[in-house]
Amino acid sequence: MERTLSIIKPDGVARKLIGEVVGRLEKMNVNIIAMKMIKMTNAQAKGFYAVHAERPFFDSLTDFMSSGPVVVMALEGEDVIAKYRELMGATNYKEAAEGTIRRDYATEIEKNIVHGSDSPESADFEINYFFNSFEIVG
Ligand code: 3AN
Repeated sequence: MERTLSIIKPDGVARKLIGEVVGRLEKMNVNIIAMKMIKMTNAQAKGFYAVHAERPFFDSLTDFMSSGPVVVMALEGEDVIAKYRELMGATNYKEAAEGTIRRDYATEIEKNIVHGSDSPESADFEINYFFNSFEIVG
């Protein structure tokens, strides 16, 4: 069993795609084991994306991620990190495969609707960043 963190980003929430993303998740063989809506401060977004601190897009990304509410979820299932990344599609929506969330809905590399952890180590950090043990029903 593996866990991953999913975020429906401010563009996904603003465009009323929460149900669409959750619907696609529920059709996959994974379980949502934690879920809430939050609005991050800029400092909280910077803490979340600390690994990208040196990247040229860091300020723009963290401004965007703190610009409106997001839905954060912890997912659990076999191979869920890879499975969920497949459902999301490539970071650059222009390269995302047909039928993926980003191909269907993203409008910019930054405004790409969803986030997903990229490794068990980042999943662990990211789930603990948002959820305490009482909020996880796994
Ligand atoms: P992913 O979300 O596909 O794992 P990461 O972790 O490499 O992608 O990047 C984190 C976020 O940073 C992306 N979801 C995207 O919003 C943004 N991002 C990544 N690369 C770029 C880029 N070249 N220009 C602008 N934003 C970017």
